[in-house]
Amino acid sequence: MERIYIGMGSNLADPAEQLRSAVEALAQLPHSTLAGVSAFYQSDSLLPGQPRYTNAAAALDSTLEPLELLDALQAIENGQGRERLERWGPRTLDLDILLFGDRLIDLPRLTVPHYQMQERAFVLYPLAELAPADLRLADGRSLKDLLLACPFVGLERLPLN
Ligand code: PH2
Ligand code: MG
Ligand code: MG
Repeated sequence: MERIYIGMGSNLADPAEQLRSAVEALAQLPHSTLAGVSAFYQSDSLLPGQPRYTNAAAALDSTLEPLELLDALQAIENGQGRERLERWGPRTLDLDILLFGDRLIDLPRLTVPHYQMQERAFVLYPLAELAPADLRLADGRSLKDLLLACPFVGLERLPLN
């Protein structure tokens, strides 16, 4: 059993509802237990001209292998109408594997830790709600240091309901 953290994002077709549906789908994954979900956060898209994003993080305990999980996450994305028209295009649902136990993964389809998580407040702050305070990434960086280097700017934490 390994602890996996997943970043979730949506900026189309009622983003908060997309994330709620994704959480239900994650809870149904085989060989896996959903261990936690962060609050939802809104922020502007990194690419100008797109609708604002809603982001969150989830913690999953699973015995799936990384590419099995990736296939399952892409099936959830596709099931919620994800269209892969352009890289970084607006999307109904994006599910990214951020951390997978203490594995370092460098495959054509999958890089873990997620290659840009350290620059993204909308990834790090939701993750920090779920992860232990002393979490270290497999490459040795501590989440605490990444948070210190990535200010909470432009993020709006939505009230829980
Ligand atoms: N994802 C992107 C590009 N820009 N901006 C925000 N605020 N949130 C995202 O999840 C996001 C983004 C491509 O993965
Ligand atoms: Mg993605
Ligand atoms: Mg992404």
